[in-house]
Amino acid sequence: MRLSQIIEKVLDEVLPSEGTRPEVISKAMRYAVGTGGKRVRPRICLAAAEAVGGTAEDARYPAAAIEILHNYTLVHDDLPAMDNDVERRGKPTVWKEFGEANAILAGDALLALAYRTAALAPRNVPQIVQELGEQGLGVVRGQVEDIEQGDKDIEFVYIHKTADLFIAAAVMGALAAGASPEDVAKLREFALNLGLAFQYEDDLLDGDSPYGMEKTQSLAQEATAKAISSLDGLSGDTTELRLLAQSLLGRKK
Ligand code: GRG
Repeated sequence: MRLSQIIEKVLDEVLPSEGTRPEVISKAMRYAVGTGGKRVRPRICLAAAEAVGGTAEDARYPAAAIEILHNYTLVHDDLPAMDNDVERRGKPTVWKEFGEANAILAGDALLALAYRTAALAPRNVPQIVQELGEQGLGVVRGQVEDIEQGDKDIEFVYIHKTADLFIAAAVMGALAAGASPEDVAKLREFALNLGLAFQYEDDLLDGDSPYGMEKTQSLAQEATAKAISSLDGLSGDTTELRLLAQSLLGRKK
């Protein structure tokens, strides 16, 4: 099965069916995760399992967990108390569609579901759950610095708001496939740089970067090259991770 099919199948398996009580929350959870996201983090997770000699199937539950957690962050980030966004992926945001209280609760439910799903990994469950928690805490640190007024440390914000979940994805996928500590360390480095490259590309797409466009372009290229070189010496098949890194550079959306 292709990586994208594995991702959609496992998400469908673990998300509550729309009829599950309370229906409004089950619907909002499915709406939030829905279609339209690029699924970058679960692809990293599955491909990381292959890169350490395992199979994508080994990492299916951590892959679902990271996508669910990522979508949770977006639901809460869109709330009036944070970014106050009314549209995401061309559709009304969860709070616009289901109301603010339901969006908060659907987000809470997605967060709980992410941990429940990560715990279904076939091996190394304590380390996998710990990694998800560690990087989730990192996202909060990045978000808080980002919404604070005044000068901010942009690299700190990019590392924590964006790269931390890339790191969790890669490390959880590797652990689910029984990776060696050396391979986990290489993937951590890969994901940190890929996350930074992803954020620089996002800025280029938005036409707005604190570093200026020219510098941002070279930062994105350097970070992508660094990410790809971290894959050297891994014990498994790194094809998917290399393809993914290359496809994110200069992406259109
Ligand atoms: C994780 C416990 C915990 C709390 C989160 C709300 C919050 C606290 C943080 C918000 C963080 C945030 C919104 C980061 C944005 C990161 C980012 C690059 C989002 C866009 O990712 P894409 O382009 O989105 O992969 P798609 O739509 O493709 O899924």
